[in-house]
Amino acid sequence: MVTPQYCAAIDLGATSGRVILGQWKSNKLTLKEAHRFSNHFDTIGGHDYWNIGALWNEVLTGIKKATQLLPKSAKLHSVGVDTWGVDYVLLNDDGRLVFPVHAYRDLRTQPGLKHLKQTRAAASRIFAATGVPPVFYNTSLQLEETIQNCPSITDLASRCLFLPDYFNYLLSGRMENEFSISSTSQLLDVNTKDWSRTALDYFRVPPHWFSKPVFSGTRLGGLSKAIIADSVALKKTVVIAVPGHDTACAYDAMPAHPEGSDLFISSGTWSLVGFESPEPLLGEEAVVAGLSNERRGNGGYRPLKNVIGLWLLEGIMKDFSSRPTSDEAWAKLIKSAEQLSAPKQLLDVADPSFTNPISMKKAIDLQLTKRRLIAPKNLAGYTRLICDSLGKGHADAKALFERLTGRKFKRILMVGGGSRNRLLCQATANAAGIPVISFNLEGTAVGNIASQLIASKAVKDLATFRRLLGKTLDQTTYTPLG
Ligand code: LFR
Repeated sequence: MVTPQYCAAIDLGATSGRVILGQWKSNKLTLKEAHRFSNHFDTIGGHDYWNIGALWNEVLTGIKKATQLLPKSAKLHSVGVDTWGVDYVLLNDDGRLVFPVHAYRDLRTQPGLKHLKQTRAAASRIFAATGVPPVFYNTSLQLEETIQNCPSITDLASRCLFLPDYFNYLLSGRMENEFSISSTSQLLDVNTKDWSRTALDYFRVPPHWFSKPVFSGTRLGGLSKAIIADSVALKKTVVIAVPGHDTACAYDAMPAHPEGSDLFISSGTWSLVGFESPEPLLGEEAVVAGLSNERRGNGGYRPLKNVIGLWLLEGIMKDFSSRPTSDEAWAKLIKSAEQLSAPKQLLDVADPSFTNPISMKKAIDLQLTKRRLIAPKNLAGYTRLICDSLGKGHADAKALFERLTGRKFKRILMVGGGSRNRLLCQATANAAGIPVISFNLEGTAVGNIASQLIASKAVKDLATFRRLLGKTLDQTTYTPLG
């Protein structure tokens, strides 16, 4: 009899989080959702903060519920945490929080961003050093702002952990910076596997706040005693540093062709369009285009373009009382939007006013008015405009990568919430001129579990995992039309 192995993925997103229990048996992964909850940041006195205590409570609830899903006398072999990128906590040596945890959409980084962008030589130097362009959410700019405006923080804090690192610490008692999440900071050296002195100096960040990043698959230790309490199922559970960045996990979960001819899109609140590469994509054109050389948990590269994503659609919903609240209502909205004729002019999805507007509809209408275009009549019209504009944004990223690398992508693989949106998948295929394969897959959680299975030697490597997973997946192919 084959004994199944059980792993829990703690997968925290900016708008929702989940704990998924994975069962690996006879080379097949079965998932059960143990816990799902919504997440949001609070705006207090003009600044945006995460409720880190509430998130931690959800993590604990999720672990408990995951053990309740285990068959009688089965044990939870391991847990791993992934979250959105860039956000972090500042701690002292005892692991106490010494600064409130900001959310990356807080506009506090705008002055630093403007300064960096205006000093072209500095922007190019930082890009050459880190492979990451100046973007408002970078950890680098967030830390720079905190240090500038609250200088005593350099006395109070002795450690900076990214959010997955912090939850790993709360679970296991070990403080480490994991590699993939570290690469979202704009502080990691693009040519090595360590921190960039150039970037740390420029942003005036104390180097001792970070430790040399560990690769995904590192076993951090058992769960702390308080968490195990009297649960027999958790006694031997190991905390594994999986790729801490959710996008790295989502990419790992896609059954890509080993020859490297697939383009990846992780489509959720953000659309992360990119590919896997043994080397970074640097140079002036890459910095101007805002390409980011994020890293994989194993140290490899994921050159990527961050397109604004379904944040636009999520945002517009707040302005319509007719917004869908059930799966059926969503399907109806997408169908009505599909029946409309394609808009002749699309949105400029790179418009910075879409970052964190009070009303997304007003922000869209303003752009349209400035361009002397007519706003859609109803929610279906906005949905169509947004999906077609995102499809074009995806296709532009593909064209850019092809131009800069000389590669030719044959397919686009898509996971995440957007992969269930027919209109968006078809718009992407039409604009890109190649098929889009969408997978019915909890990509981030699956990539998280893959890393745990590889670390525990239940699976040989990622290529093997992808091959085995690919055989069992539901997928839909969207062929370009028109
Ligand atoms: C997606 C994501 C993106 C990152 C953005 C901000 O959840 O991790 O990759 O650019 O959040 O951290």
